Amino acid sequence: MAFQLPDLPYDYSALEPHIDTETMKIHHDKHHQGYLDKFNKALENHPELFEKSTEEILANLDQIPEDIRPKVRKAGGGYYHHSLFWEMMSPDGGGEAQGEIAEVINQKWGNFENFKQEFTKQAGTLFGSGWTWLVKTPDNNLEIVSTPNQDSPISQKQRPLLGIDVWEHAYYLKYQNRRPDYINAFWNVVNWEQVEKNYHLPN
Ligand code: MN3
Repeated sequence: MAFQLPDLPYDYSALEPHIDTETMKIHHDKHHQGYLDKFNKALENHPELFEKSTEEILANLDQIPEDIRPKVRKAGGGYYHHSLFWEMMSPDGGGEAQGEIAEVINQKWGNFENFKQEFTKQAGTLFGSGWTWLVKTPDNNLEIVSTPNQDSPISQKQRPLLGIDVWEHAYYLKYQNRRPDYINAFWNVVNWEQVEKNYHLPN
């Protein structure tokens, strides 16, 4: 069975004023849908891959037939990342991390503010289109990494805990070229409960 577009877990307008309604509509209904369509199309001639999860596919790209691998990497990555991204934000989000994820962030960066600054810096300086992530490495370390285009941390055996989409389509309507303003706004909607859940997922 083909992969499906997940509904947003909240209304298009729920993240206002930080992320605007129009951006959410276009981002979910057009961009996410577009990645999904291309992903399903790429798998059409290899229907056995529909039995796998997106995560399994992206974690083992070397096992994907070469003729579709670049498409799967891009479209599958885009499909997977946006599915994660909606869940990583919430109208009840923002503030500082809580619970175990807060402890491991503090262990790694000293305090929450240092972590936030480092993540903000990486997202702000990523050249071109891509994502900045907080990931858990196979040896249970936390790292901040950036990936170009739709390349996935999961393809590097890194578990994505929190990610920000810094493709222009994620912020251009409201923030134009002011990526730093968008990144600052993003902190107000980060769903730390979800980040904690992601942290407890297997590597
Ligand atoms: Mn996007």
